[in-house]
Amino acid sequence: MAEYLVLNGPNLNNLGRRAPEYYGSTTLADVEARVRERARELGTEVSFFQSNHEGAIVDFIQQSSPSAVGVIINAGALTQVGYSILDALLDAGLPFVEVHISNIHAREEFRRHSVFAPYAAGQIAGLGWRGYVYALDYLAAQNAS
Ligand code: CA2
Repeated sequence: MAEYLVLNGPNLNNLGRRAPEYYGSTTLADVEARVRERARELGTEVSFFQSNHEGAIVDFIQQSSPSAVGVIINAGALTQVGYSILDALLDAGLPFVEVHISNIHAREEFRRHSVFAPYAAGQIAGLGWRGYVYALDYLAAQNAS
């Protein structure tokens, strides 16, 4: 069964607890449940991982990418500076979609820059937790064609 990695960076463990005006009231566990539900419908598998530490995300990519066929990543504030995560993704050679729950282009200027965007299959921003589901739909469709 095709496996997709769903990676979340710093502070996303607090999703649903604060700042609902940007991130809604959905917790990361809720996001995981929604994505797992869609993965089941698509006949695919997902491996979720969240860390506040850049190196831990690199470790997870190195360990898990050999059995995976695609990646969904919300790197949080590492979006702007996470070159070691980008290198791990490029080394893995897997297609990846960058997801942001909030519309990073409608917020502070610093949030717009992404080290991932030029290498991503695409970026989804501002569509809330559904962005993760849409990213999975896209990757699964690409894998099937
Ligand atoms: O919109 C997104 O998904 C972000 O990637 C979330 C990141 C933020 O640094 C990006 O600019 C946009 C992390 C947000 C912090 O998450 C919190 C959630 C609830 C309460 C506090 C922080």
